[in-house]
Amino acid sequence: MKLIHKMTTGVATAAITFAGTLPAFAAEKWDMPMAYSASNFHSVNGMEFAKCVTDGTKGEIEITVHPGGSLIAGADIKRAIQTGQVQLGERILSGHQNENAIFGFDSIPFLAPSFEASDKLWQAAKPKIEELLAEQNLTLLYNVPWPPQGLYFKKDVNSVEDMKGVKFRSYNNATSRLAELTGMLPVTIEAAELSQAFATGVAESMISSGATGYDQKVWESLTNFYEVDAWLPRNYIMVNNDVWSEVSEENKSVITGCASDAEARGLQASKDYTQFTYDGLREGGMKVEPASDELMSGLRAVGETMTAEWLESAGEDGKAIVDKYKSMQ
Ligand code: PCA
Repeated sequence: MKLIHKMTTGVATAAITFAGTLPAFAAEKWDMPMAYSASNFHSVNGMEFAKCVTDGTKGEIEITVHPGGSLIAGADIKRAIQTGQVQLGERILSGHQNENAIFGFDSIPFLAPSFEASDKLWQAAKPKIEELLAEQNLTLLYNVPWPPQGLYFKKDVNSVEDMKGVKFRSYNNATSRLAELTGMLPVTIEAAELSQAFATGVAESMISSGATGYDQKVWESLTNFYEVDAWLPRNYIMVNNDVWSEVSEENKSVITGCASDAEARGLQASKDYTQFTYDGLREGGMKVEPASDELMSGLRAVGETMTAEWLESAGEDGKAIVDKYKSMQ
């Protein structure tokens, strides 16, 4: 309709006739790749967000979600958004710690091991993360934490000693480093490929949430889950800045409204999913229990090393985030 205002009366008449046979606007189609299975709570939440935007903009922006890495594999999603190959998408930002150590702030062992602590840590990190994303042509729409991370094995593990030589699936720098420091053998595998990796023996353990073990039915290959509550990593829904700057103010406010609803809904789903998926793992036949004191103290020592390493590589900005977080306690 905007176009018609600019036209002379004569042309406008023709345009109105034309408009009568076509939709009054050109619907924009946005693709939203997500890395995790369609049934995962992040993906379900993302689909609701997409619907909220499509409905709220009256179809002016129509978002299609592609879960399970079906359009773009997890590791490539961030770059695809930055370069405009897709308009928006979801990525676990700690998977890009090698671009900037700050991106790993949410995967520091035992720094913020509960939903409450993780929320404070996020508040402390948010301005810096948004600034770094802006430098990469990205705007954060919302983010949602995964449930607390615990350890999966196919045997009883009571100490760090028991972890030696085990093939360990990693999903970011912190998980690879955890494997190295405990004498395990890290191999990076996308969540969507997990059931196959465990079934074929490419990996035989991992650190992850109950949610991912449940989604991937890991009880078909693994036997033990230890509640370690190491950290709560976050998934980020980001939009390309060139795309974002073209969105009308009205539609921007629809999208940010949908995003803030999705953030609250996702957080609640993550909380609810924690116990639900522990029960599901048990029903699948796994032993689900807290880690032994011996295992925990070994892991805490590894955590201290990793914290020191992270602070070293994240410099002043990293220290400022941790200090701000600690001042919120
Ligand atoms: N699930 C994802 C990341 C963290 C989590 O709980 C995964 O295992 O890939």
